[in-house]
Amino acid sequence: MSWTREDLQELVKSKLAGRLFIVVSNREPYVHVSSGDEIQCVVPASGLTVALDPMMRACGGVWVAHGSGNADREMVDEKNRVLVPPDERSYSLRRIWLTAEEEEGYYLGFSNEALWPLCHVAYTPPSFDEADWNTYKRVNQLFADAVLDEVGDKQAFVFIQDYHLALLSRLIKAKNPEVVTAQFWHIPWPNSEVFRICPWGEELLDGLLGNDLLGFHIGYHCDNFLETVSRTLESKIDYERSVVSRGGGATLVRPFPISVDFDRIAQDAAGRGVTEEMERIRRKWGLNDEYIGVGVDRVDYTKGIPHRFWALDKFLAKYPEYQGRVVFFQLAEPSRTHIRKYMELNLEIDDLIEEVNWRYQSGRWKPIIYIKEHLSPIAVAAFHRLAHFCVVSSLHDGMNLVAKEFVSSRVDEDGVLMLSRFTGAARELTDALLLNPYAIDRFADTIKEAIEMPKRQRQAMMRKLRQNVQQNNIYQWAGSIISELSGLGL
Ligand code: ADQ
Repeated sequence: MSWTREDLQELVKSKLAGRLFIVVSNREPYVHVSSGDEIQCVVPASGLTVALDPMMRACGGVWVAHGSGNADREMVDEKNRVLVPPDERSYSLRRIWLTAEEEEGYYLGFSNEALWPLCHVAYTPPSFDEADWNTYKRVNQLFADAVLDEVGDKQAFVFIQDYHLALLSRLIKAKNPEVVTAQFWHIPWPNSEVFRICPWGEELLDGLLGNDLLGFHIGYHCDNFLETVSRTLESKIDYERSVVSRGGGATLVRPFPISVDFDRIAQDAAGRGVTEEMERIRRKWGLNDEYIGVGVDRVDYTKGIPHRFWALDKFLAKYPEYQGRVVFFQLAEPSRTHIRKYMELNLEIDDLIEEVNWRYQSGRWKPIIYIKEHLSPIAVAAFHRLAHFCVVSSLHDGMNLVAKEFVSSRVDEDGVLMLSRFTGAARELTDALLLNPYAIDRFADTIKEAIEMPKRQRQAMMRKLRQNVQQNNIYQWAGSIISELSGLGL
């Protein structure tokens, strides 16, 4: 039996009994943007919010996050709160306002130019700037103040998300030690050799060890974290129980592989909206009986987007019989476009697509169709359903939810998932065609293997993948974290 939203609701009621439940993240789950006279409520493309929104819908409570939309201020009450989701109003979103300078130092600067590349080890060097670090500390304090205000004198459980808020639990507990905190780190944790270049490594580790529970996607990241702590800080580590003790407090470190709302995605994918969208896509792009490939990514240098085009290029050169018969749709969400590395990546991808298309295109056919915009979940599901194969070629990825979304939407039990070995997802989805994105020749052969795989084999693989994601869904993820916390004596 797989976990449902109702199971999670029951668990929350019984285990958290009367405690206020607060989620904190940088990114908000709903953004209000104005276009002309109208205000729209948009769901941003982010693995994190996609995963946590179903949990909050099930639990209720408060979600504290940075208000980033241009109409966000118009929607909140005097405590900067708004009820979301718009169709259900099941929890309250409390927005924090940041100045442009704060956003630059804390978000673009320290979080995304230092911590993101430091943890991914994707051969983009981190840059450490003292002013950014100071802003990061200041903004973590702003989040702590808002959380403490929400908590008041209630008993609360605070669930902190990600690398933007590494110092938060310590700051909260400095003022209110009664609050129970758990933190989930959504990106990889590197080994100590890599981490030791961070000039403020000790402070970051100490901040994270303010938590009662610290979660990573996979055991490998937990091991790296424990090793980093043992080499950096005064502490006692019980490897048997995976507990770090320091300064009177204890932190349990555990893997919790994040997932998606399998049933909801599957239901949508089987609906009329998706079927109609598939038809529309076929007509718009003049598709006949071509083999369709799909990639869905934020434009980020960790996702290995150029690598898949190099592999496609190699594949078409090596197996010319497929020229004219394969169309690869790359759906892309622009991301962190104010950071230079991301600007360069965007240009690199544009040039590469033009080059590969130029090399092979003939008549109305070209191998790569690049759709660089935010698409609705229905549109993404339609592409997933049209695809013969989906490519996830990350150079390093904490989990990668696209792989799980693809599998969830294949209600027809068909389609091949090509998955980088360097994603957390590859540890669970072992029935996918696993690949090394750096090994371009073999990657090209894997494209051929995916296209030529007999239907019966494709279906057998997809059935196993679907069972896996259905079983290990987002409610199971949230349920395991809450159960683990209650095991700590809450
Ligand atoms: P991300 O790096 O953001 O998340 P990922 O898990 O791949 O990565 O999720 C991306 C999400 O954005 C998916 O839901 C995808 O469908 C959506 N998306 C991408 N392009 C889109 C587009 N053009 N239009 C609409 N939607 C689009 C971080 C970590 C991951 C981890 C998650 C959750 O880097 O490793 O899986 O958090 O923990």
